[in-house]
Amino acid sequence: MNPFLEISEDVKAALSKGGPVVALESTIISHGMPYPQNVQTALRVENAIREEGATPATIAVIKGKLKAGCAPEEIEYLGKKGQGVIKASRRDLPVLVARGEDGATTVTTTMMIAAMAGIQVFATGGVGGVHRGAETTMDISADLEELAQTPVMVICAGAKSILDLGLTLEYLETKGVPVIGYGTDELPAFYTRKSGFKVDYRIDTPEELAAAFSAQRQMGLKGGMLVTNPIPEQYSLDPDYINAAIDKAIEKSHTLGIKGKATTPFLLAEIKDITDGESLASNIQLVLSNARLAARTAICLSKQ
Ligand code: PSU
Ligand code: MN
Repeated sequence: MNPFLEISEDVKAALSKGGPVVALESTIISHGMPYPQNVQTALRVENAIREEGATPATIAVIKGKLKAGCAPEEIEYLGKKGQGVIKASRRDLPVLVARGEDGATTVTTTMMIAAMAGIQVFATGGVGGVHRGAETTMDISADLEELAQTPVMVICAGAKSILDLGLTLEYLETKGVPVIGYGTDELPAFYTRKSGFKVDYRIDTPEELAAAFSAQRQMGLKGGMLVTNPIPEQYSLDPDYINAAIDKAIEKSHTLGIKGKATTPFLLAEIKDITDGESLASNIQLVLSNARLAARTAICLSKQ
């Protein structure tokens, strides 16, 4: 048994009877939204999962422990500390854990800890990918490598066009990661339901998502699956409006010379500022929608 892994009592109870559990990330709490909306949203998302009949497991690193399931006080702690919590990707875990520090888990580390705990389904907002200009910067999110090696289904609203969506899809194809559109043939771009890029497969029901994931496991294939669920129509933003904000944010990041792991949080914060409250409201709604779909899919998987 991994001496650093701490599974909360309710998550442990659900897993021990093969019940449905949905993992949630904590970078979205500490770095993705302002306090107190971050904490309110995290708790609301957990409740949405419970309402569907599944158990939420918010994942984080707290004082060197890999937490699968955070108590409300721990979520409050991560939300209040905000940017003061280190954004933890795969390479950060050894030092953070050895030092007993805190870490906000990205898609990468949330998948890792979910897999260690035996959780198969994970809901979030957006995933990382190949950044625009990656042909010279080589800035490619570790999320894509994790999807290629860790057996967790990630349900997201696609990726923001801060990334090169075409190159992101190419990379996932090379790595053998299935990219599914939920009720759509097109890759959604987080704030918008369309991006102009096609996904590999369209799936319309949680039952079929569970069947595909289950087949992947039964064949002994490594890696996970990326399910892209378009933002509910009524909360989607005008593409010209949001793309102008994204272009402006990228330009500013170049002017300021932002690089490395600071790039994504910088761009996300800029977009939030430029679009004010509007993008935050959409962000909250798409996470809720992904959490509900994840809960329904986890329920189907638990019946197999
Ligand atoms: N929201 C997004 N895109 C993201 C993130 C949030 O629309 O990428 C967060 C997630 O936690 C994701 C991380 O795993 O940022 C990716 O960071 P990087 O690009 O540095 O790998
Ligand atoms: Mn990067």
